[in-house]
Amino acid sequence: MNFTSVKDLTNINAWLKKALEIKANPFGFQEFGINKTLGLIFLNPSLRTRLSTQKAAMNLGMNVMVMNLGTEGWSIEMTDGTVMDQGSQEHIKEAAGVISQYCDIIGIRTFAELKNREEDYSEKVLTKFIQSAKVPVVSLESATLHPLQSFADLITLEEQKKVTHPKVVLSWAPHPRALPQAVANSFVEWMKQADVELVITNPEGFDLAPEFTDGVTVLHNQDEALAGADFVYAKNWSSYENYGQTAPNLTDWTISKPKMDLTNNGKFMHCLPVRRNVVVTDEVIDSENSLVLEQANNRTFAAQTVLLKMLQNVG
Ligand code: AN0
Ligand code: CP
Repeated sequence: MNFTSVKDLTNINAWLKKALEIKANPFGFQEFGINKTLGLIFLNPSLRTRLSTQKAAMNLGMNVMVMNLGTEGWSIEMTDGTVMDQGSQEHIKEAAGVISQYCDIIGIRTFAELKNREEDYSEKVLTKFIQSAKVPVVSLESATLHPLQSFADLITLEEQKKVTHPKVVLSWAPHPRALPQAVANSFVEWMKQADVELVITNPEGFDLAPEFTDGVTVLHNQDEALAGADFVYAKNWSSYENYGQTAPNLTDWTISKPKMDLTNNGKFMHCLPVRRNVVVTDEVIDSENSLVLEQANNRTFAAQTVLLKMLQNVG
């Protein structure tokens, strides 16, 4: 099996239960991981994904190899049939084939380039890598999805919720650079399968792809969306409609104390890394309602659950 989306799960509640079981007993499943090797390949920077997935593998008794292919490897050709007489030095076919011989499971991180929407949404790099890999592949964030993050967010919500059907608001927030829609898309995809009332709020021109927002309430008035929220999940994303466009000047979308005062004593969530006083004010992220460290901690148990399922090869 590969793990690239919530669609790879047969039963989200069973996976959630397993994750909580693993969190309570992180070293209890080593018989599956011993003498197995995980390779982690990064084409982009990472702090949490890199360390939490490594920790997850170590908790399972696995060996881990990490490579920052984007900065330390040969420059990789992603397109088939290219005459490689320019910058690229090695084709993804050979790279994936070679790494597969050293590893039992491979994780790979690839970001959207935010230049060509069709190319990003076809998951060109991840798909090419999976086609050429000979072992199971786990996405460490792809061009359009970040399933390990969303799984950790689901665990965090389950642990923190005070009502059975909490109101969860995904709010766009400003950012100076163009960021992918991956974290937001993925959060929506997972929340649609969870027992929550999901509301998305973003400025006009920043609606996510219809394949994700289909059936979800989308409000362009942030204050209206935040009213009564139990959880506020902040994230910047660049425009899907005007692909890659940003709006850093919309500073009234920053999550601040007056915004949180509109909620039901709501908890603040963000996947990190976060730009303080741009996406969220110090006052909110430093408050006792901030869950950002709990989310990052749960990355380990999300990854451990996924790796264990892959090692056991069960859905
Ligand atoms: C990335 C993003 O928005 O996809 C990674 C988040 C996990 N964020 C940045 O590049 C700041
Ligand atoms: N949240 C997250 O994936 O962080 P990193 O980019 O640091 O891995």
